[in-house]
Amino acid sequence: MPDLTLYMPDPASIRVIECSPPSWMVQLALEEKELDYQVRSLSFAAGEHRSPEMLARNPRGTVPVLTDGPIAVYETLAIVEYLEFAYPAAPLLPNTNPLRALALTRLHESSHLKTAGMGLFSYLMKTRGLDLDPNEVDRLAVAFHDELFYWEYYYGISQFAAGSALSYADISVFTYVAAAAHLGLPLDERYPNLKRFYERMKGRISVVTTWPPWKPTPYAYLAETM
Ligand SMILES: N[C@@H](CCC(=O)N[C@@H](CS)C(=O)NCC(=O)O)C(=O)O
Repeated sequence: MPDLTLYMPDPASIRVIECSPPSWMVQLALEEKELDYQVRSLSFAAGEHRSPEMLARNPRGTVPVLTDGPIAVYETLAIVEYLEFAYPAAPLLPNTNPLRALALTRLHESSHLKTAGMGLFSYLMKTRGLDLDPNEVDRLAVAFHDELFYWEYYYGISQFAAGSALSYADISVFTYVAAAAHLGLPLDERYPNLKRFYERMKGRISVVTTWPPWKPTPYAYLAETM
């Protein structure tokens, strides 16, 4: 029996974004693999992710952190690689060399989207509304758009990032696209392929089960950037 615990932020403690995309990605992987796990929600606002207990699990004080009994893993890509190795059932990587190569490439490539997305999300999260500099929002949004365009292209080629089956790259990309939609990104206007991908993913049980507590009306931070 797995003894899995996912340490992730309490969404209510993350201003504006109200979600941790990398933590959500790991949670989606656990759900897709239908593994038993528990979530330990940490208040970011109260600094619980940097408590002595958490720093013992991850000296960098970041989340997600996954424990499997006495084993602690941090860094999102390490966590999903560990999950695939320890719990291969319901694989989230293809089993042929060409498709696996593509799936791994896309998974690691999604780190660029993550860097650009987190740059923008962190700024919005850490800056009080009145102090927001519209030029800085634009600058960060442009970098994010530059990355989104790659994925718009890839999802025009195939349903998923590596062929016709879901793999880790898809759940990674999805969390950033969903967070962007929450911030008001008009997907249908600029990203029709991403929009279709986003809607397909939204129908998955894993996504429905773990959907962040977002209000139905998106913010407008990304409504007019570009
Ligand atoms: N490289 C890490 C970064 C994850 C990350 O950016 N986590 C954010 C939350 S979304 C975090 O823990 N921030 C807390 C901090 O930097 O103090 C990973 O992939 O797991």
